[in-house]
Amino acid sequence: MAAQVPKLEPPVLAELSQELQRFQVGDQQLWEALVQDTARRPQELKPLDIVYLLDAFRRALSFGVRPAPALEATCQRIMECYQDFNSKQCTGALGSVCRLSGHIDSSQQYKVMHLLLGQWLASQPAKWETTPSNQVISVAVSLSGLGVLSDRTETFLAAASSWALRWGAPEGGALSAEDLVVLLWSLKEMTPLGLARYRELVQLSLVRIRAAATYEDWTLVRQGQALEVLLSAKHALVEDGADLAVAEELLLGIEAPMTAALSKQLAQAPCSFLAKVLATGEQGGTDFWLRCSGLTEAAGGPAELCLTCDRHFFGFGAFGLAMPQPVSTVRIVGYGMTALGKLRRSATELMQEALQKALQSTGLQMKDLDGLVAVPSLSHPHFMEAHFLATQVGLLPRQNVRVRTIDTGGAGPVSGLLEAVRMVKAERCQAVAVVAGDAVSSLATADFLARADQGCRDPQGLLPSPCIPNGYDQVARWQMGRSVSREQLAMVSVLMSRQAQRHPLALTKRPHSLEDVLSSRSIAPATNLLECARRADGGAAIIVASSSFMDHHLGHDVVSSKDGAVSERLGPVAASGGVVVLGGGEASGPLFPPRDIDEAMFSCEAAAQSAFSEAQLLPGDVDWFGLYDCYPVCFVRALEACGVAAKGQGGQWVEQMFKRTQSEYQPADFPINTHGGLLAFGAPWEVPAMYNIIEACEQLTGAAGPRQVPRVRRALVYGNGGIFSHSSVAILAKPVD
Ligand code: MLC
Repeated sequence: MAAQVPKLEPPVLAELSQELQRFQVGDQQLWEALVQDTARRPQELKPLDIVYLLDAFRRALSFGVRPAPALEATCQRIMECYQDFNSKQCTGALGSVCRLSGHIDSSQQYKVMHLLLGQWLASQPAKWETTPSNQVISVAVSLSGLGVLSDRTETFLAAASSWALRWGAPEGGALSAEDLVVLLWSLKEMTPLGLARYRELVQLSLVRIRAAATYEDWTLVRQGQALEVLLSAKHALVEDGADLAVAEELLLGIEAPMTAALSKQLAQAPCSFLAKVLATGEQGGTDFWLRCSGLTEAAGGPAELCLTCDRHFFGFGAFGLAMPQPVSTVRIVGYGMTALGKLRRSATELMQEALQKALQSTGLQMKDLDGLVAVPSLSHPHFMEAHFLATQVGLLPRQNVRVRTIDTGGAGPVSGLLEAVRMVKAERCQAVAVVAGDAVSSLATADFLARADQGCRDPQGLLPSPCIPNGYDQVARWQMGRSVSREQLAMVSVLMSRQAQRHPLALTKRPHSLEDVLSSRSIAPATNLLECARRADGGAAIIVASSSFMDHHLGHDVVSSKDGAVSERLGPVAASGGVVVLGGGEASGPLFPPRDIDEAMFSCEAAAQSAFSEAQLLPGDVDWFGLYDCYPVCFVRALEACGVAAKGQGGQWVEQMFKRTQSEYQPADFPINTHGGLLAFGAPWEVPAMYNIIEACEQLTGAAGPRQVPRVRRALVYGNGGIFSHSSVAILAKPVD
């Protein structure tokens, strides 16, 4: 039979592969002939053949077939002919391609998935009014197995959730309660923050699930998915008492049927499924295990289960997914800062004070740190700043302590935060401090300018002194020909001065008028004194640690509870469980503006996109922004790069905000730089992005007093170095456990 394979027409070949897998024929010679033949003449394959072959090869993996050459050739073929696929064929091929991780090269898999998804989206009617529900669910489940979120997946998520809201979830809609569980589960898998952004759909679905109440008829897998969905729904509905009660009720209701099903099928249940139950339970917190003791007993008890899971860590589970990673996030667990102003103290002293205060706020001691990141100072620079500081504070010499100096200019604190996250994740550090401090206000102006100019002067000396304001000024004038007016730039400074009024440490104590800014001393052709970062001395530090370290060493479950024994002596961040770092991104530009300025010199957009992609969020998901504003043009560009304003609309956005904040306004009206930014809070050289981080932490933990924006769940912080020379962006979130 194998010898006949090369003579078969592609449709027959595809049909044969289907029959073989359906009847579980494990004839290796025959399969090998099919693989080789498919790899030899992929150009003859039509969409339907591809769908059948991919499906057959995927299923044949379980009886030892090695289809890599055929898969590669088939994927190549899809790239040539994806436009010939109809909606149903796209769904089928997408399902197989997404489930073949590890058997197809990941970049090829991503490209093919991207093309098929694009084709599927393009073949839907405008409002998906006739899109079959099984296709929507199938695409959602397929995508949920992949960790990558692209623009197209985002488009799918947005469209699928509104489709479900309109056509699927309402009583009598296209989706059954079971379908809704699968759809919500898939949506949840694709967003690290679970179902929070689909609250309305969750509410509707809970009503439908409650009305159906047929857990007993569901498979164990479906029950497991329901369990996950309900736990995630609880987080999504945390501020909504009535719906939360429904989720609780449904959660309690699932215990008995699932316990029964687990007890009956325990022997057959794959270990990774049990592991998933365990991990889900962990997400639910310890009280979940106490409440669902029947379930844990049925599953063999968490401890025993852990052992089983360990052995089968890479097992392929009942959900068709690899084992989930243990639930642990990296968090900012505390911060500290000194006063700002002309302090007449050295940068090192300011760094030490900030570090001590940050440690105090977490209940940790110097000996608990095993990592330190520092950014260099301009006023008292040291060779290997972080090593110098670590030696000064007695952190070194000690075994297993890692320290690093990060020099990305004003982006340093955010780069440092991302480096600390990496140290916790990749180097297994338990607690890392990120420290910055400088005393540029105490420097005489001539000395300050000599040092600052030296850093950014172009070799031809085209940038006049002061180089930094002049460099930004060149960019501002270039931008003035595009999306911002001179007045709109000046309004940024007015806006920051208004914000600063609510922060007790801010240096600018009175709001400026537009006239104040426009008539202040000219520093460069389109830049006046009040549009320059406000020089200051000051230090600030944060502590970064893993959530498991918090749990084990700080007992964060204890301290974060309302009657926590030690919470009084901790800062708000540690006491509320820390602030989760969801994602980050960095990108670079030239050290000084090129002779011909164009878009290529800017890097904030790329950094923000990486951060959004890692956090799997969109600008609309962010409730508070800390945007670098050393000069107004930096702020305007950041508004556009981070998605607050549309491209080219930054200036107009500033003007609208200027008008809106002219009289009494609430923090929620302008949830950006609520502390006043570099222009009005204060700018000790490379420290200020740390103030963005600290303000974000205060906003996320409800500790911002009169500046508090209500219900801040996620915050974005941006640091900019040099003259648009480096961008670092991080996205932070309030923890949900
Ligand atoms: C200054 N003043 C301000 C202000 N800026 N007041 C309100 N808002 C502001 N934005 C006040 C000062 O506190 C001081 O008040 C007075 O104005 C004069 O300021 P000065 O700094 O003492 O003046 P001078 O010595 O003449 O220097 C002017 C200057 C300098 C523009 C050359 O201030 C300067 O270079 N500033 C920018 C600093 C900078 O570029 N930082 C880096 C940003 S780039 P009083 O009451 O004390 O007289 C970046 C990226 C990176 O952040 O990588 O670093």
